[in-house]
Amino acid sequence: MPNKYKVADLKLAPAGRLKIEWAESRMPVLGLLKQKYSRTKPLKGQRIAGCLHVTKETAVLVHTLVAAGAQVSWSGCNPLSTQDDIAAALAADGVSIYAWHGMNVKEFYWCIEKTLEFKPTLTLDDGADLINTLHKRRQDLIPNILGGTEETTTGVHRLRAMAAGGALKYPIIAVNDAETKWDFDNVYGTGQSSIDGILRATSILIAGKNFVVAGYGHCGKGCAMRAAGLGANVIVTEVKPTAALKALLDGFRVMTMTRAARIGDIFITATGMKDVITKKHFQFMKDGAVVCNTGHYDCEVNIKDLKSLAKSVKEIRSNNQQYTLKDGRHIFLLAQGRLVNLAAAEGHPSEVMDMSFANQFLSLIHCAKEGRKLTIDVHDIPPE
Ligand code: RBV
Repeated sequence: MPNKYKVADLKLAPAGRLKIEWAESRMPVLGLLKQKYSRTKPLKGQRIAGCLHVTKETAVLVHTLVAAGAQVSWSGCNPLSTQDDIAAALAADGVSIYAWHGMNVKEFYWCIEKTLEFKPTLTLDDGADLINTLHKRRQDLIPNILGGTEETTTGVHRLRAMAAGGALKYPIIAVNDAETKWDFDNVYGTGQSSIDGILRATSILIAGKNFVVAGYGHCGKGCAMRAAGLGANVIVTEVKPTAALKALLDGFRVMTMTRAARIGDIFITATGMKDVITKKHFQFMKDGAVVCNTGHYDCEVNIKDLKSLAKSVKEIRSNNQQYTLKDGRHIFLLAQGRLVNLAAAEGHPSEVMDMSFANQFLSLIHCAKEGRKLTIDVHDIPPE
């Protein structure tokens, strides 16, 4: 059966294939798993719908799933994170994929629904939008589904809330909560890729800047550590007392966003919460302040508030919008407040995604094998 797809430009496939080949050379764990499971094909007969950033690393995961016998249908999990050359390479290589860079929110859900037409037996999520759409609009598909996996902190939170409220209808494995995921991907992956995104969008000097990190969870910690490594004066804002204390003992200044807003040069949110930077902060920011987010959703920086203070907006360079405020100050918003590491750069480096995606791969095999034996809940990844 020919694969169905919608991507930006199929002609980009050769460039995408080179990037995937490069990623593959940095992902030895998935390479070994591919070798091992392409013989036994434990995913034979499984139909996997995936909703995860379309990057070169994700493409390596997709190839590994296919080698293990699965059929795959894919969409991106963020309107700005799809790399069009990678999507083209996957489509050209026979994967059903619906993803292009810069889609609107309506198109985003259209893509997810297209992947569901394929009637999955397993789902793979990053942020829980696929599972959520399935539970809301395609309950008819649930009897076919053995289980699913979730990649990220925000998605695991959403799914635990669904499970607690009795709304979850099939078992989930919380890939994010594996030590070999959060302790590496969330810290070192986010730290490096977020700085990478900021640099590609601005090319500014980090040394000597007041670099404000909102949130001192694993992701915030990674950002703070790497900004400090580049010579920034790091300031952490944090509402959870123990996390704030950790930031202090790690050597960072800790204060409220209301105070940090007045002195920050670069702001990054990594909280998973909404309205972390709002009007009351924009009002006091320095002329030239750079603002971005690395959390899963674009709700951490209140863009409506920023717009309400602005008299004009212009795209000054790629992924960098200059807001001119009515009082003449400029604030630069990166990647429209979406995750700066995936929208303005290429996401986490391949080496950490190798660990995260090995967990994804093994969890899906676990779901396929355990089938109906798993209880309907959010499970930790089995240690083995
Ligand atoms: N993430 N994926 C990539 N290069 O494919 N980079 C980051 C990539 C994932 C990461 O695991 C994190 O939990 C999630 O994106 C946030 O949406």
